[in-house]
Amino acid sequence: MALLTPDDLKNMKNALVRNDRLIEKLTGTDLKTMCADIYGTAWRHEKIGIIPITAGGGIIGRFSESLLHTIRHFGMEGFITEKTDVAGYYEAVTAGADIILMADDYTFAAHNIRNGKIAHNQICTGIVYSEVLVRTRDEFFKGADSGSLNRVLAIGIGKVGRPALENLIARGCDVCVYDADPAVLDRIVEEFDVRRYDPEKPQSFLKIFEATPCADTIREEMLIPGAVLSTPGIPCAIGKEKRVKYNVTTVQEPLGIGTMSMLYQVFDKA
Ligand code: NAI
Ligand code: PYL
Ligand code: MG
Repeated sequence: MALLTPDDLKNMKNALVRNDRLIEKLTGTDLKTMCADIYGTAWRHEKIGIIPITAGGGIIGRFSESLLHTIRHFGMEGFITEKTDVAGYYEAVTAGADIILMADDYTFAAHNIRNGKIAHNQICTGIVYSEVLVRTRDEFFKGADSGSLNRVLAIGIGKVGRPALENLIARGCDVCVYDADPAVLDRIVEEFDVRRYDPEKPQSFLKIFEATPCADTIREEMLIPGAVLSTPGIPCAIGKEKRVKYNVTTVQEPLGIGTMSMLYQVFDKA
């Protein structure tokens, strides 16, 4: 898995506020309300314990702090343990945490120790970013051909992209898929009722989902002017020049959006 760096998280506070506003502009509800609606759950003052984990590549500067910022930004209660790893787990539980957030190099999990629910960051990130596209109101695309409104191009069908693809299909979207790995692409078009994006016969889209660890994966010919790009991928899939030229609205943030999706997945039903 591509790991975050402290630099990726440098501007996350501003990015979270900007993206929350943008999600509201696109879908009509803010991130928190959208997550509650996706999972049919509600926050009931559960306390969230964040445990820094030293395994593998070790602690990532700003990681725990960004999680705490996200929780507090949305009015929830949480704390970072002083100790790390198993000692941190003991500290979190004895200090009254209801939900544990912790990540090593392979898995970032949210575990609700009261109801037993557990969430995985890659799955929840795919779901929430794909839902932004599903929920973007038709009125946002003024004068668009109605045939384009249900079509989505999904780029990068890995651990984040796959749950996103499953969600887009479940939500009735007509999905075209692209992955740089031909074996992945072959498997996906065989398994799902989706079309393969063929770079030799380019098509353009109003709605694009992207989850790759590469920059500049959005080619000009993929874009209908005024498109919405929802992308957890780091670094960003599109540069400023192309974004401006095609008036692309981009939802992208390094950690908080996916974390909110994880928390709402493990809260109790509303
Ligand atoms: P992954 O490695 O499981 O999947 C990436 C997929 O993209 C692979 O199938 C690969 O073949 C494909 N790919 C690579 N380069 C490509 C290119 N140039 N064009 C098309 N396809 C390409 O990775 P995973 O876990 O799905 O993560 C994807 C990205 O999302 C990473 O950058 C990761 O850091 C980021 N991420 C961001 C989060 C957030 O909250 N913003 C949360 C989780 C992951
Ligand atoms: C959750 C992110 C999104 C993209 N890549 C994932 C990643 O960077 N995972 C590693 C997280 C490690 C955290 C570290 C700490 O500070 O506790 N062990
Ligand atoms: Mg995120």
